[in-house]
Amino acid sequence: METRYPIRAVAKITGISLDTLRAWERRYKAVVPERSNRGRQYGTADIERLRVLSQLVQKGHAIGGIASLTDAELGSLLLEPGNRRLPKATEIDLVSRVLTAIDAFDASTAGDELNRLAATLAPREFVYKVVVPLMRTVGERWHAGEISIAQEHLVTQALRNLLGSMIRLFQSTTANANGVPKVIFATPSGESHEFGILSSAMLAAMGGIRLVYLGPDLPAHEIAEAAKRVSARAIVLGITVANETTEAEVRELAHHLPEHAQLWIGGASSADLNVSSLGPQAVLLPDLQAFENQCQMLRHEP
Ligand code: B12
Repeated sequence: METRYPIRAVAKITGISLDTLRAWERRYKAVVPERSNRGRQYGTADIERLRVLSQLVQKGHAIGGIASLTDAELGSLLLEPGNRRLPKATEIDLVSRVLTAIDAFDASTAGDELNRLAATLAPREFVYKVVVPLMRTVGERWHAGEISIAQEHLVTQALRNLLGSMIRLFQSTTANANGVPKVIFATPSGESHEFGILSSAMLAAMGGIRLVYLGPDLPAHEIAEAAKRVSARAIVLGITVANETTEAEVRELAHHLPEHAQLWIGGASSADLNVSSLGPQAVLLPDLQAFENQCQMLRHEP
């Protein structure tokens, strides 16, 4: 069953206020959510539609003039020159404000800038357009010796907190649903690059998966044990730097996988592992989109 979201969650996700949401529905029938004894229940298509409407209104369109358009018409309108969502230059500009704050060791401004971006963009876009480019830039500057370990930790922590709270928001709507598959997220011992699994975890939460987020640098036996304890349907491993240690850990994990669990492996160096030799439960995920597809399939498995 598709995940449904209450109006408060929709207001947080889309950044549209509760009053505006109610007015758009009452006056213009911008979306027609299902009703239950717990109030309005929105599906992901409703949320996406509201997000597009909100962007068009920000570009100067009157809600009365666009609320009755079909989803396809709204999509085309958004793609018209002058209506495109945040241009890339603006995104870079916004990410650069986070970077300037980090240069000044100003954790609170970095956090505020990130919160602002998270409120402006849809969560999926936030992952693809902010988290991924920001972490690449921060990491590159750390590797080039331009920022310190402390500064890298500062932005890592700010992003982890923010993503964590966004994940909790999505989880609260699926927490009590029966039959929602549980998926574990970790990186093996020796692998500290965390942003691939953090980004995937967020995409999974939006896709109606229940998360058990273990984080980076975990021994294989711990991951296998956790998968048994929670009856996980899949374990997601991020491999950015494949070396002998990580390979041995992945092999051990594949060997001790619970029967009911698949092993999904993604990340820049995941293709260096010989995934087909890890057994039929192991799946190589070439990118985040492939991961999102796997989540969809898992959700719809009988
Ligand atoms: C950020 C970063 C760090 C940060 C990590 C912070 C953190 N908390 O995660 C810090 C500064 C700590 C770090 C440390 C190190 N790093 Co580093 N790091 C990077 C950097 C710049 C970006 C990686 C990143 O997080 N990107 C953001 C993510 C979201 O994007 P991505 O990695 O490109 O992943 C994409 C896909 O692969 C996919 N994906 C990624 N993971 C996953 C997981 C799943 C499940 C799925 C489905 C998809 C997926 O999604 C992303 C979007 O398309 C890269 C260089 C680069 N530009 O890629 C080097 C890089 C990965 N690091 C490297 C190295 C060598 C190290 C160190 C060993 C350096 C050292 N000498 O100490 C250390 C320690 C690492 C360790 N022991 O694990 C090398 C790896 C070379 C190699 N392949 O062997 C790189 C490539 C830099 C380089 N050019 O040399 N690093």
